[in-house]
Amino acid sequence: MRNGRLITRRGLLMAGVAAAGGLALTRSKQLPPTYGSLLRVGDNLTYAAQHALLSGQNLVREYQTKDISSFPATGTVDPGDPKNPKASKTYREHQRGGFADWRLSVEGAVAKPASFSLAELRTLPARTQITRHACEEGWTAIGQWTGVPLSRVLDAVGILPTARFASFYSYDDWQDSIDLLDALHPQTLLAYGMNGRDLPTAHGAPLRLRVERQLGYKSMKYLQRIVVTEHLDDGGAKGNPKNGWAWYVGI
Ligand SMILES: Nc1nc2c(c(=O)[nH]1)N[C@H]1C(S)=C(S)[C@@H](COP(=O)(O)O)O[C@H]1N2
Ligand SMILES: [Mo]
Repeated sequence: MRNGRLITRRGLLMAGVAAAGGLALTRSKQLPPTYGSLLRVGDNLTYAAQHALLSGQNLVREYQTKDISSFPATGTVDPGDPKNPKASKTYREHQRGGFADWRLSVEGAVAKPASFSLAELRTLPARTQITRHACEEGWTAIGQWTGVPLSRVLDAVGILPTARFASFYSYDDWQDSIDLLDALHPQTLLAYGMNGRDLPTAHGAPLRLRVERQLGYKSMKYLQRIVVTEHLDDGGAKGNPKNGWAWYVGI
């Protein structure tokens, strides 16, 4: 209002988004996909409202060691399970080799695509946080996560100014994505440790994502590959939106 201009609601939202890091998000008109479902319009309101209110990098609550609870493992608990004919042989081999030859590939709209071994990820500055995980099935649990902030890895490969999203691929064939506001959030981790130990198989070994401002299913386990994109890749038939799950599930 300094120069007497009216601030529109959209202007305010975009100003907030721009303040979050000078990203190409300012030009963003893209909202979560609705696939024509009226109910999904609510996702857009949640997304717009949360990004207006939380456009700073507000941290979610962190807990104390004494608050750590038991933590169920859900969904895939072993992508290399020899009893499962659809299991990933590649994952099984990495598991047998103690993940010594495992690498995380980071590519797409980046200046220097690269792949990182676990040892390399461990040399990057680490963060440990105790947070509450909320699963869409209705349970919550508190756990401690140690890993490298995703922003550090994205800095290392140099995201291009046109980049807007990060897509994730796992050994159990999941694909999902988050926008760069969440990707660059300080509590968004590539976690290799849980409760002071190496990440167990059931919880996503050797590396999982932690997206603390969204529901549990956005925190992908068994990471294989990250692709930075300029446009939202909804994962097609494999992705959440086409399977009835909201793309944005802020909490
Ligand atoms: N690759 C992969 N990631 C996943 C899942 C999965 O089945 N496969 N399940 C999701 C769901 S629904 C939740 S609640 C959490 C569960 O993490 P946990 O098994 O460590 O509790 O992981 C999420 N990430
Ligand atoms: Mo979940």
